[in-house]
Amino acid sequence: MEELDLQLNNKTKNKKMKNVLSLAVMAMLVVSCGVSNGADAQKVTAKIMTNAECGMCKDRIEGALNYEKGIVFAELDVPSKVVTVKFKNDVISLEQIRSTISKLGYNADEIKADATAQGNLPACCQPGGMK
Ligand SMILES: [Cu+2]
Repeated sequence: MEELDLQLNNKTKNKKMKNVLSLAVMAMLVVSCGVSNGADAQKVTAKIMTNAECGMCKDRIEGALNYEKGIVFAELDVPSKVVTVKFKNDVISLEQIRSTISKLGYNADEIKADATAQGNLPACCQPGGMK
C-alpha cells in the first residue's frame, strides 16, 4: 500500500516537472519571437524642419501626420518650426513623411513645399504670413 502511494507521488511529480518544462519552453519561444519582432519593426524619432507659421499650421501638419499609417506621433513646435515625428520605419519612411508635409504646403528639410498646396493655404500660414 505504501509502495503504491509512492508510485502515485512520483507520477504526479513527473507530471509537474513536465508542466514546468513546457512552460519554460513556451516562455523561451515567446521571448525569442518578441526579440525578432523588435528588430524588424523599429521605432525611429526624426526632427524635420518646416516653415510652419502658426497654430493652424501646427494643427494641419500634426493632423495629417498623425493620420498616416506607421506614425506613432507627430508634434510641431511652432517657435522653432521643427516637427518631431516618431514612426515605424518598416511601415513609412522619412522621405514619405517629408513628402506628406510638402503636399500640405510646407517645406520639409530639403524638400520644398508643393507650390499649389502652399498657394491654397490661408494668408497667415503662407511663408512670412505671421510677420
Ligand atoms: Cu498657419
